[in-house]
Amino acid sequence: MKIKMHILFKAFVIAALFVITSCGQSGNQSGALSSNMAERSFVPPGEHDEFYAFISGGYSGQLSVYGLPSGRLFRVVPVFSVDAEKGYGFNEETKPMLNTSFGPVPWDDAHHPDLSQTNGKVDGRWCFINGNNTPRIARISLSSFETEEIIEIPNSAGNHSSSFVTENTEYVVAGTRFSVPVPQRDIPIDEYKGNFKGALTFLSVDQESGEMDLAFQVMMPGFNFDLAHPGRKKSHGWMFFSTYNTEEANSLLEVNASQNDKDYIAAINWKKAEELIASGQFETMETEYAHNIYSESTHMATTTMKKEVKILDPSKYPGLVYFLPTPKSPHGCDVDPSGEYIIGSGKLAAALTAHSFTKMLDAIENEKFDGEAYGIPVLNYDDVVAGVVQGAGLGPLHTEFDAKGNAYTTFFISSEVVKWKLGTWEVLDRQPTYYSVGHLMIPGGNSQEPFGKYLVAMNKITKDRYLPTGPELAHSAQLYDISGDKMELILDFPTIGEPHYAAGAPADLIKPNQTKFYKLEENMHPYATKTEKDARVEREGNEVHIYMTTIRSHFAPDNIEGIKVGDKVYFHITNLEQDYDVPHGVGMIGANTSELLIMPGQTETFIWEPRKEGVWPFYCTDFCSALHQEMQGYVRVSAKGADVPLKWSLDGE
Ligand code: RUQ
Ligand code: CUA
Repeated sequence: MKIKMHILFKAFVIAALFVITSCGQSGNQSGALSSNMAERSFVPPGEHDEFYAFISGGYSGQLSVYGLPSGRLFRVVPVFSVDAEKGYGFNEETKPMLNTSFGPVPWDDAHHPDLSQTNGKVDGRWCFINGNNTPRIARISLSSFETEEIIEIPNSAGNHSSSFVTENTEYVVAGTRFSVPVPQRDIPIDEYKGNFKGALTFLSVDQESGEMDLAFQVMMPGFNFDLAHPGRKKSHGWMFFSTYNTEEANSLLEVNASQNDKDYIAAINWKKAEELIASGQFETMETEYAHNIYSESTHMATTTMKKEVKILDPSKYPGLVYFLPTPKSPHGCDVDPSGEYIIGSGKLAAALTAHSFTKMLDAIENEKFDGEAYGIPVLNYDDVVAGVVQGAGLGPLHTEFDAKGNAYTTFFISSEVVKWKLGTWEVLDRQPTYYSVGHLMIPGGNSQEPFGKYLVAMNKITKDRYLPTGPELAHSAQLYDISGDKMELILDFPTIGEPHYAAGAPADLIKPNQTKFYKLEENMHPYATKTEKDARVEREGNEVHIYMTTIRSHFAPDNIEGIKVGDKVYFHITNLEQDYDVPHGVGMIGANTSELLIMPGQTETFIWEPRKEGVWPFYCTDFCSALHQEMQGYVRVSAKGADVPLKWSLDGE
């Protein structure tokens, strides 16, 4: 019986796909770029792009930074995965960033970047992004473009409905995709239903430092929580999460979680949650999670293991959570710039559902409930729905908005972006994507003020779009000009990993705040060496600490003797340069780690454990000057019991 349902469902998808591709996609769909179109994405040499785009690296675990409209890649910011190019996760300073309650985890699946906001507008301070696999949220500084903080999310698994930011960056949310036993324990998997829980986590953000703190978790029934977006303007104070698998199936979800005609969007009143927390109405639960912070003054990360979390059980606190029935396994959950409409993209529905925030409040006030689920009131679909976009496409995933009352939705199955009107629900335009689009991004998308000039579509399938590179192809992002009535495809560009969501902001908001270098006098690293004359080597038993400096174009010291097989040698290297864009690198033969790439004024460390006697070279890995190739040194390694005295020098001194 179940298998039959499965086949029936597939037949439905195929039939619907046929309908879409045979009658849809009207209008201008020439894939060719006219020269006029090429000019619109062309940024002349030496000129800057108009927007920054922060694109998730998907299973690369990183965040990539592009310019729009050029599609030029500027930087890959290492976040959840080690990165040998930058030494991230390899040097002693950043290793703690990857600590979790499971030990160091050097990889993650990064999905949804979002930018800090003030008064509902993107403010250019920080970018947040979620690690999906081992639940974590990271904060990246938009001055240094470094990951400054990673906080693990306890009681969570598959941290997917994350990391969305409220209007004044009060909170960053992290919702669990997989429900799990909370607390984790050894129970049969088929006892899922009624026993597993879905934790929705609210992280507060310090407005000065940006530091996150786990404020509370709302412990929801064992559904899957997919995506989220905050209310804004009138709905500020609420957070909306889409759910699927309200069936609470624990196997063959592609069939068993597609049974219910409607799942829910969960509306969480976080202002109410704040009141409950402030008045002590919560439970404290023991747990364990890592909080990792990188300090720009010590140039070092530290880990604190936290032990407790505040829990709110929504069945105990009326008014905290409501369910809005939404067809059919909704994926995206998007709120329009006015805060009135909450769009649910039912992956398996042929129509898009827009709920009305005003109608929702009205239904709550008049207690028009259609039953409850685990003690949480379920509102009546007809009481809350504002409108339905009919015949838009198949497989809706995500919606973004411009500032003119239009919405743009991606359709995975019919491979297109569809523009439609908020309030009238009419389809205005559709353009194909190449191919099978997932997320889309309009700069300022998750805010009151989108900059509705460009739209980036991030596609799941590439096929023939680029020169082929063996079985694995770069993912394709596509840039559409949406300033006119019709969307126009103006550029294809490849991305790093598999991009999910992205965030964008005007360059003017970020460019003026850039850190150019770190001031040497402010360097508080315990192993910093601030002048060449302080460079030295110290032995403590079999540990050797090298206090080394770099400046164009030499290391000090560059000759070191008296190191022995079995020693643990710490290279603590301070880059003495006080100038923009002069990093030095260092690589040591046989070191079981990566290079270091040290910014001006910064100190970084790697450990080398020499195994063989000999004279071993190290060198600068970054082409820093005309005499970069001369920037090198030697370490003499003697036998374990040798009595070669420890000495170091630069030019014999
Ligand atoms: S989710 S499309 Cu994280 Cu839509 Cu990727
Ligand atoms: Cu320093 Cu090359």
